Amino acid sequence: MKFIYSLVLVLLFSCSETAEDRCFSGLKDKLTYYQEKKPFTAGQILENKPDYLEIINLEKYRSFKQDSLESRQRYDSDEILEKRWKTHQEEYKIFKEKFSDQFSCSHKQQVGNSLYALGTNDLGFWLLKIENNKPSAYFLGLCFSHYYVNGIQQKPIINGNFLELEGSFVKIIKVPGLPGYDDYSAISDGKLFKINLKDLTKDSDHDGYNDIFEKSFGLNPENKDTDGDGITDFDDLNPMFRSSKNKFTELYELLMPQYAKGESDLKKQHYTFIIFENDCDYFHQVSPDYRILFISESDNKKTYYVKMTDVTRESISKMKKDKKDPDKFYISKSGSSYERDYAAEYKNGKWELEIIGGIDI
Ligand SMILES: [Ca+2]
Ligand SMILES: [Ca+2]
Ligand SMILES: [Ca+2]
Repeated sequence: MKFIYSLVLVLLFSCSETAEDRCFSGLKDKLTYYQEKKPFTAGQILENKPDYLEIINLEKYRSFKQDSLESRQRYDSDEILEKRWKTHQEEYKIFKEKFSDQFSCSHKQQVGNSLYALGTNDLGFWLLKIENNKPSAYFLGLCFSHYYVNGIQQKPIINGNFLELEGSFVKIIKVPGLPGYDDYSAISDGKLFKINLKDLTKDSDHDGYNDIFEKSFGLNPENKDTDGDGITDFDDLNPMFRSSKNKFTELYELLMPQYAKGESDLKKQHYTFIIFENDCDYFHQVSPDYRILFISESDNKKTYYVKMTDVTRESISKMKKDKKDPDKFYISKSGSSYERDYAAEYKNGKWELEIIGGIDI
Protein backbone atom coordinates (compact mmCIF):
# COMPACT_ATOMS: atom_id res chain seq x y z
CA MET A 1 0.00 0.00 0.00
CA LYS A 2 2.78 2.33 0.93
CA PHE A 3 4.38 1.60 -2.43
CA ILE A 4 1.20 2.46 -4.31
CA TYR A 5 0.82 5.62 -2.31
CA SER A 6 4.30 6.85 -3.19
CA LEU A 7 3.81 5.87 -6.80
CA VAL A 8 0.65 7.99 -6.95
CA LEU A 9 2.54 10.89 -5.45
CA VAL A 10 5.27 10.58 -8.04
CA LEU A 11 2.69 10.47 -10.83
CA LEU A 12 0.89 13.51 -9.44
CA PHE A 13 4.15 15.35 -9.15
CA SER A 14 5.29 14.57 -12.67
CA CYS A 15 1.91 15.49 -14.13
CA SER A 16 1.78 18.79 -12.32
CA GLU A 17 4.00 20.45 -14.90
CA THR A 18 1.69 21.87 -17.53
CA ALA A 19 2.07 22.95 -21.14
CA GLU A 20 2.15 26.45 -19.68
CA ASP A 21 5.32 25.60 -17.71
CA ARG A 22 6.92 23.76 -20.62
CA CYS A 23 6.30 26.50 -23.20
CA PHE A 24 6.55 29.81 -21.38
CA SER A 25 9.48 31.00 -19.37
CA GLY A 26 8.69 32.51 -16.04
CA LEU A 27 9.26 32.29 -12.32
CA LYS A 28 9.02 28.52 -12.21
CA ASP A 29 12.05 28.08 -14.43
CA LYS A 30 14.91 26.29 -12.83
CA LEU A 31 18.25 27.90 -13.38
CA THR A 32 20.45 25.61 -15.38
CA TYR A 33 24.12 26.08 -15.86
CA TYR A 34 25.99 24.77 -18.84
CA GLN A 35 28.33 22.09 -17.64
CA GLU A 36 31.14 20.77 -19.75
CA LYS A 37 30.82 16.98 -19.64
CA LYS A 38 33.89 15.16 -18.43
CA PRO A 39 35.16 12.91 -21.22
CA PHE A 40 34.78 9.17 -20.70
CA THR A 41 37.79 6.97 -19.98
CA ALA A 42 38.38 3.88 -22.15
CA GLY A 43 37.00 1.83 -19.23
CA GLN A 44 33.79 3.89 -19.13
CA ILE A 45 33.28 3.57 -22.88
CA LEU A 46 33.62 -0.21 -22.56
CA GLU A 47 31.26 -0.30 -19.59
CA ASN A 48 28.60 1.65 -21.47
CA LYS A 49 29.01 0.07 -24.88
CA PRO A 50 25.84 -1.15 -26.60
CA ASP A 51 25.07 -4.90 -26.02
CA TYR A 52 25.19 -5.69 -29.71
CA LEU A 53 28.71 -4.28 -30.13
CA GLU A 54 31.76 -6.47 -29.70
CA ILE A 55 35.08 -4.69 -29.24
CA ILE A 56 38.31 -6.53 -30.04
CA ASN A 57 41.80 -5.21 -29.29
CA LEU A 58 43.96 -5.44 -32.40
CA GLU A 59 47.66 -6.19 -32.31
CA LYS A 60 48.46 -4.54 -35.61
CA TYR A 61 46.56 -1.39 -36.39
CA ARG A 62 46.57 2.13 -37.74
CA SER A 63 46.58 4.68 -34.95
CA PHE A 64 44.01 7.47 -34.76
CA LYS A 65 46.77 9.99 -35.39
CA GLN A 66 48.11 8.23 -38.47
CA ASP A 67 44.64 7.60 -39.85
CA SER A 68 43.28 11.09 -39.29
CA LEU A 69 46.35 12.66 -40.90
CA GLU A 70 46.29 10.39 -43.94
CA SER A 71 42.58 10.10 -44.52
CA ARG A 72 41.86 13.81 -44.22
CA GLN A 73 44.56 14.58 -46.77
CA ARG A 74 44.67 18.17 -45.64
CA TYR A 75 48.15 18.86 -47.00
CA ASP A 76 47.48 17.83 -50.59
CA SER A 77 47.24 20.41 -53.36
CA ASP A 78 43.86 21.65 -54.58
CA GLU A 79 44.40 19.87 -57.86
CA ILE A 80 44.94 16.48 -56.23
CA LEU A 81 42.01 17.05 -53.88
CA GLU A 82 39.69 17.94 -56.76
CA LYS A 83 40.74 14.91 -58.76
CA ARG A 84 40.21 12.65 -55.78
CA TRP A 85 36.82 14.23 -55.09
CA LYS A 86 35.73 13.58 -58.69
CA THR A 87 36.85 9.95 -58.53
CA HIS A 88 34.96 9.53 -55.27
CA GLN A 89 31.81 11.14 -56.73
CA GLU A 90 31.96 8.72 -59.65
CA GLU A 91 32.60 5.69 -57.44
CA TYR A 92 29.71 6.45 -55.07
CA LYS A 93 27.24 7.79 -57.66
CA ILE A 94 24.79 4.95 -57.10
CA PHE A 95 24.69 5.63 -53.32
CA LYS A 96 24.25 9.35 -53.90
CA GLU A 97 21.28 8.62 -56.18
CA LYS A 98 19.62 5.87 -54.16
CA PHE A 99 19.94 7.70 -50.85
CA SER A 100 19.08 11.18 -52.22
CA ASP A 101 22.50 12.54 -51.27
CA GLN A 102 21.98 12.16 -47.52
CA PHE A 103 25.28 10.57 -46.51
CA SER A 104 28.96 10.93 -47.01
CA CYS A 105 29.99 7.43 -48.09
CA SER A 106 33.07 5.27 -47.89
CA HIS A 107 34.29 1.65 -47.90
CA LYS A 108 32.12 0.38 -50.74
CA GLN A 109 31.88 -3.41 -50.95
CA GLN A 110 29.98 -5.84 -53.14
CA VAL A 111 28.78 -9.06 -51.45
CA GLY A 112 26.75 -11.31 -53.75
CA ASN A 113 23.72 -9.27 -54.86
CA SER A 114 24.25 -6.58 -52.27
CA LEU A 115 26.28 -3.42 -52.43
CA TYR A 116 27.38 -1.99 -49.08
CA ALA A 117 29.01 1.23 -47.88
CA LEU A 118 29.52 3.05 -44.62
CA GLY A 119 27.45 6.24 -44.48
CA THR A 120 27.88 9.19 -42.13
CA ASN A 121 25.47 12.07 -41.51
CA ASP A 122 24.75 14.53 -38.68
CA LEU A 123 23.05 11.81 -36.64
CA GLY A 124 25.88 9.25 -36.74
CA PHE A 125 27.18 6.22 -38.64
CA TRP A 126 24.99 4.02 -40.87
CA LEU A 127 25.50 0.86 -42.86
CA LEU A 128 24.11 1.48 -46.35
CA LYS A 129 22.91 -1.40 -48.46
CA ILE A 130 21.56 -1.56 -52.00
CA GLU A 131 19.96 -4.85 -52.92
CA ASN A 132 17.83 -5.40 -56.03
CA ASN A 133 17.85 -1.63 -56.53
CA LYS A 134 16.34 -1.09 -53.09
CA PRO A 135 18.26 1.13 -50.64
CA SER A 136 18.26 0.47 -46.89
CA ALA A 137 20.19 2.28 -44.15
CA TYR A 138 20.91 0.81 -40.73
CA PHE A 139 21.92 3.05 -37.86
CA LEU A 140 24.99 1.87 -35.91
CA GLY A 141 24.29 3.71 -32.65
CA LEU A 142 27.97 4.47 -32.06
CA CYS A 143 28.33 8.03 -30.79
CA PHE A 144 30.84 10.35 -32.42
CA SER A 145 32.02 11.46 -29.00
CA HIS A 146 33.41 7.97 -28.16
CA TYR A 147 33.97 6.04 -31.38
CA TYR A 148 36.25 6.94 -34.27
CA VAL A 149 36.12 4.80 -37.39
CA ASN A 150 39.30 4.78 -39.46
CA GLY A 151 39.05 6.56 -42.79
CA ILE A 152 41.31 3.91 -44.25
CA GLN A 153 40.13 0.37 -43.44
CA GLN A 154 42.69 -2.41 -43.96
CA LYS A 155 40.01 -5.03 -44.63
CA PRO A 156 36.58 -5.07 -46.27
CA ILE A 157 33.95 -3.91 -43.75
CA ILE A 158 31.57 -6.84 -44.29
CA ASN A 159 33.09 -10.10 -43.12
CA GLY A 160 30.63 -13.00 -43.29
CA ASN A 161 27.70 -12.15 -41.01
CA PHE A 162 29.48 -9.24 -39.39
CA LEU A 163 30.17 -5.57 -39.93
CA GLU A 164 33.77 -4.97 -38.85
CA LEU A 165 35.23 -1.50 -38.50
CA GLU A 166 38.70 -0.62 -37.33
CA GLY A 167 39.07 2.49 -35.21
CA SER A 168 39.79 4.04 -31.85
CA PHE A 169 38.16 5.33 -28.68
CA VAL A 170 38.30 9.11 -28.77
CA LYS A 171 37.32 12.15 -26.76
CA ILE A 172 36.09 15.50 -27.99
CA ILE A 173 38.33 18.52 -27.68
CA LYS A 174 36.45 21.79 -27.77
CA VAL A 175 38.18 24.38 -29.92
CA PRO A 176 38.14 27.74 -28.10
CA GLY A 177 36.32 30.46 -30.02
CA LEU A 178 34.73 28.01 -32.45
CA PRO A 179 31.43 26.90 -30.94
CA GLY A 180 30.02 23.75 -32.50
CA TYR A 181 33.37 22.82 -33.98
CA ASP A 182 34.75 19.69 -32.36
CA ASP A 183 38.16 18.17 -32.65
CA TYR A 184 39.11 14.77 -31.34
CA SER A 185 41.98 13.02 -29.66
CA ALA A 186 42.50 9.30 -29.14
CA ILE A 187 42.21 7.71 -25.73
CA SER A 188 42.76 4.11 -26.87
CA ASP A 189 43.85 2.95 -30.33
CA GLY A 190 43.62 -0.37 -32.17
CA LYS A 191 39.98 -1.40 -31.77
CA LEU A 192 37.86 -3.57 -34.00
CA PHE A 193 34.16 -2.72 -33.71
CA LYS A 194 32.17 -5.77 -34.64
CA ILE A 195 28.37 -5.97 -35.03
CA ASN A 196 26.33 -8.97 -36.13
CA LEU A 197 24.36 -7.96 -39.25
CA LYS A 198 21.31 -9.70 -37.79
CA ASP A 199 21.33 -7.38 -34.76
CA LEU A 200 22.11 -4.35 -36.90
CA THR A 201 19.38 -4.87 -39.47
CA LYS A 202 16.67 -5.93 -36.99
CA ASP A 203 13.51 -3.91 -37.67
CA SER A 204 10.90 -5.39 -35.31
CA ASP A 205 7.98 -3.28 -36.53
CA HIS A 206 9.03 -3.40 -40.21
CA ASP A 207 8.72 0.35 -40.67
CA GLY A 208 12.07 0.88 -42.41
CA TYR A 209 14.04 2.12 -39.39
CA ASN A 210 16.18 -0.44 -37.58
CA ASP A 211 15.57 -1.00 -33.85
CA ILE A 212 18.92 0.58 -32.96
CA PHE A 213 17.90 3.84 -34.67
CA GLU A 214 14.49 3.92 -33.00
CA LYS A 215 15.93 3.22 -29.53
CA SER A 216 18.71 5.77 -29.99
CA PHE A 217 16.27 8.59 -30.72
CA GLY A 218 13.26 7.61 -28.61
CA LEU A 219 10.91 6.20 -31.25
CA ASN A 220 9.00 3.00 -30.48
CA PRO A 221 10.78 0.04 -32.16
CA GLU A 222 7.73 -2.17 -31.56
CA ASN A 223 5.17 0.12 -33.20
CA LYS A 224 5.48 1.42 -36.73
CA ASP A 225 3.37 4.46 -35.85
CA THR A 226 4.97 5.82 -32.66
CA ASP A 227 2.60 8.77 -32.21
CA GLY A 228 -0.53 6.93 -33.43
CA ASP A 229 -1.52 9.57 -36.00
CA GLY A 230 -2.01 7.02 -38.78
CA ILE A 231 1.25 7.87 -40.60
CA THR A 232 4.03 5.31 -40.18
CA ASP A 233 7.29 6.55 -38.67
CA PHE A 234 9.14 6.16 -41.98
CA ASP A 235 6.75 8.54 -43.76
CA ASP A 236 5.90 10.82 -40.84
CA LEU A 237 7.84 14.10 -40.99
CA ASN A 238 7.13 14.52 -37.26
CA PRO A 239 7.12 10.87 -36.10
CA MET A 240 7.28 11.48 -32.34
CA PHE A 241 4.19 13.66 -31.95
CA ARG A 242 0.80 14.27 -33.50
CA SER A 243 0.62 17.51 -35.43
CA SER A 244 -2.06 20.05 -34.63
CA LYS A 245 -2.89 23.64 -35.49
CA ASN A 246 -3.09 26.58 -33.13
CA LYS A 247 -1.50 29.99 -32.88
CA PHE A 248 1.57 28.82 -30.98
CA THR A 249 2.35 25.91 -33.34
CA GLU A 250 2.13 28.52 -36.12
CA LEU A 251 4.71 30.69 -34.35
CA TYR A 252 7.11 27.75 -34.04
CA GLU A 253 6.56 26.83 -37.69
CA LEU A 254 7.47 30.39 -38.71
CA LEU A 255 10.70 30.24 -36.74
CA MET A 256 11.87 26.81 -37.86
CA PRO A 257 14.83 26.90 -40.27
CA GLN A 258 13.89 27.07 -43.96
CA TYR A 259 15.57 24.89 -46.55
CA ALA A 260 15.86 25.69 -50.21
CA LYS A 261 15.16 22.17 -51.50
CA GLY A 262 11.69 21.38 -52.81
CA GLU A 263 9.21 19.71 -50.48
CA SER A 264 9.20 16.45 -52.40
CA ASP A 265 13.01 16.19 -52.18
CA LEU A 266 12.90 16.69 -48.44
CA LYS A 267 10.16 14.05 -48.05
CA LYS A 268 12.43 11.53 -49.77
CA GLN A 269 15.16 12.13 -47.21
CA HIS A 270 14.15 9.44 -44.75
CA TYR A 271 17.44 9.51 -42.85
CA THR A 272 17.88 13.27 -42.47
CA PHE A 273 16.36 14.86 -39.37
CA ILE A 274 16.62 18.29 -37.78
CA ILE A 275 16.70 17.73 -34.05
CA PHE A 276 15.33 20.12 -31.46
CA GLU A 277 15.86 19.91 -27.74
CA ASN A 278 12.57 21.28 -26.51
CA ASP A 279 9.73 20.15 -24.22
CA CYS A 280 7.07 22.62 -25.40
CA ASP A 281 3.85 20.85 -26.45
CA TYR A 282 3.04 23.49 -29.06
CA PHE A 283 6.43 23.07 -30.68
CA HIS A 284 5.93 19.27 -30.68
CA GLN A 285 2.68 19.73 -32.63
CA VAL A 286 4.16 21.50 -35.67
CA SER A 287 3.65 20.23 -39.25
CA PRO A 288 7.13 20.53 -40.77
CA ASP A 289 8.27 20.38 -44.42
CA TYR A 290 11.20 18.17 -43.44
CA ARG A 291 11.87 15.45 -40.87
CA ILE A 292 12.23 16.49 -37.26
CA LEU A 293 12.81 14.75 -33.95
CA PHE A 294 12.66 16.12 -30.42
CA ILE A 295 14.96 15.53 -27.49
CA SER A 296 13.77 16.24 -23.97
CA GLU A 297 15.35 19.14 -22.10
CA SER A 298 15.72 17.02 -18.98
CA ASP A 299 18.70 14.69 -18.91
CA ASN A 300 16.83 11.81 -17.26
CA LYS A 301 14.36 11.65 -20.17
CA LYS A 302 17.07 11.54 -22.82
CA THR A 303 18.18 8.31 -24.43
CA TYR A 304 21.77 7.29 -23.80
CA TYR A 305 22.72 8.04 -27.40
CA VAL A 306 21.51 11.64 -27.44
CA LYS A 307 22.88 12.25 -23.96
CA MET A 308 26.33 11.31 -25.28
CA THR A 309 26.12 12.70 -28.81
CA ASP A 310 25.51 16.30 -29.70
CA VAL A 311 23.00 16.04 -32.54
CA THR A 312 21.28 19.42 -32.27
CA ARG A 313 22.32 22.12 -34.72
CA GLU A 314 19.38 24.49 -34.29
CA SER A 315 17.32 25.59 -31.34
CA ILE A 316 14.22 27.65 -30.61
CA SER A 317 13.56 28.90 -27.09
CA LYS A 318 10.50 28.92 -24.88
CA MET A 319 8.17 31.88 -25.23
CA LYS A 320 8.14 34.79 -22.82
CA LYS A 321 4.97 36.75 -22.26
CA ASP A 322 4.89 40.52 -22.45
CA LYS A 323 3.98 42.00 -19.07
CA LYS A 324 1.23 44.25 -20.46
CA ASP A 325 0.17 43.05 -23.90
CA PRO A 326 -1.41 39.53 -23.89
CA ASP A 327 -0.83 39.20 -27.66
CA LYS A 328 2.88 39.90 -27.48
CA PHE A 329 5.63 37.37 -26.81
CA TYR A 330 9.41 37.15 -26.91
CA ILE A 331 11.24 34.19 -28.39
CA SER A 332 14.69 33.48 -29.81
CA LYS A 333 16.27 31.02 -32.18
CA SER A 334 19.90 30.06 -32.61
CA GLY A 335 22.26 27.90 -34.62
CA SER A 336 25.97 27.26 -34.37
CA SER A 337 26.85 30.71 -35.75
CA TYR A 338 23.97 33.01 -34.85
CA GLU A 339 21.27 33.98 -32.42
CA ARG A 340 18.14 36.03 -33.18
CA ASP A 341 15.76 37.49 -30.63
CA TYR A 342 12.23 38.27 -31.75
CA ALA A 343 9.22 40.13 -30.51
CA ALA A 344 6.18 38.28 -31.87
CA GLU A 345 2.78 39.92 -31.96
CA TYR A 346 -0.44 38.09 -32.81
CA LYS A 347 -2.61 40.50 -34.83
CA ASN A 348 -5.78 39.65 -36.82
CA GLY A 349 -4.99 35.93 -36.81
CA LYS A 350 -1.40 36.39 -37.96
CA TRP A 351 2.03 36.63 -36.36
CA GLU A 352 4.16 39.68 -36.92
CA LEU A 353 7.81 39.13 -36.12
CA GLU A 354 10.28 41.83 -35.30
CA ILE A 355 13.97 41.21 -34.75
CA ILE A 356 14.96 42.92 -31.53
CA GLY A 357 18.45 41.58 -31.00
CA GLY A 358 20.94 38.84 -31.69
CA ILE A 359 24.51 38.02 -32.50
CA ASP A 360 26.49 36.57 -35.39
CA ILE A 361 29.61 34.61 -34.70
CA1 LIG B 1 11.52 -0.16 -37.02
CA1 LIG C 1 2.96 8.68 -36.99
CA1 LIG D 1 3.34 12.71 -36.32
